[in-house]
Amino acid sequence: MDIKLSPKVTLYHAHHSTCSQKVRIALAEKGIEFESVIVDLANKGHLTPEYLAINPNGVVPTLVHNGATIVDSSVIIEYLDEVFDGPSLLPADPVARAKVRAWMRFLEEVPTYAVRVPSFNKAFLGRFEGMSNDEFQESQADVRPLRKHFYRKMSENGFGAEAVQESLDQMTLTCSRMQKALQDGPWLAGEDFSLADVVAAPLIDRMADLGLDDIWTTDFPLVEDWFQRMKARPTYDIAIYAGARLSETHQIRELAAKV
Ligand SMILES: N[C@@H](CCC(=O)N[C@@H](CS)C(=O)NCC(=O)O)C(=O)O
Repeated sequence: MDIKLSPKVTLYHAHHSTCSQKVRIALAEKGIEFESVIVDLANKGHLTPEYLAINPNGVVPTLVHNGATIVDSSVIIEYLDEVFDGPSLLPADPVARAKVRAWMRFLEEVPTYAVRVPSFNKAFLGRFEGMSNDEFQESQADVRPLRKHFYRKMSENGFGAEAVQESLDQMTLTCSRMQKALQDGPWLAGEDFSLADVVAAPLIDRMADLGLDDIWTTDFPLVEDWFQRMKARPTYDIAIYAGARLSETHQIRELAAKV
């Protein structure tokens, strides 16, 4: 493989963002030093013309390497694995590699989406306090290039009962899939730690932080064992550091919103 070592890596990210945490785990696992630029999501730092010029989706994270801009957390972590030296986070065998990528797609499609619902209902609603629905739609939904429709599915009071239930079902499905895979563990794709674990970790961490760990503690104990193994890795606290969890900076409320 062509290794292009470069001293110049900049990550635009947010402390709490699970997608940013994924990239920070991969950077730590690969031992890559980077310049950190914090984007203030609460104050719409990701919606400024300067930021939209590097990431037109108006989301974090964004990686800039040697002047090249790479967007989307899963694309970024594969890029880092391809370009930088350090332990490989994708297996060499194409079938095993496909298995890791299938995990990545599943984790993006199902729990990445699902955890946003409790994140809003339990932690972020404070941002919208005192807003009318019109104000909420105008100041929160309409301004977002990619997330407009997602924001339109909620109100200033968060997501309703149906969306909450869907999200709980999807998080439960995720943990049940993980439990099954971990029977051939210790890692999600088997013997070796991989990008599948990197993607899953911030999502499980977020669920635990929001007090939703009862989704797996009784029915899917291998998920808890895996989570403990994950947290014991020396890179974990580097990536998900003090202040990076919502419960440290936000009031955690009830899951059901009054819509
Ligand atoms: N597919 C993108 C999604 C990134 C994403 O949704 N980031 C969230 C934080 S985890 C964000 O920037 N949200 C901004 C918003 O809701 O306006 C990726 O994986 O990088």
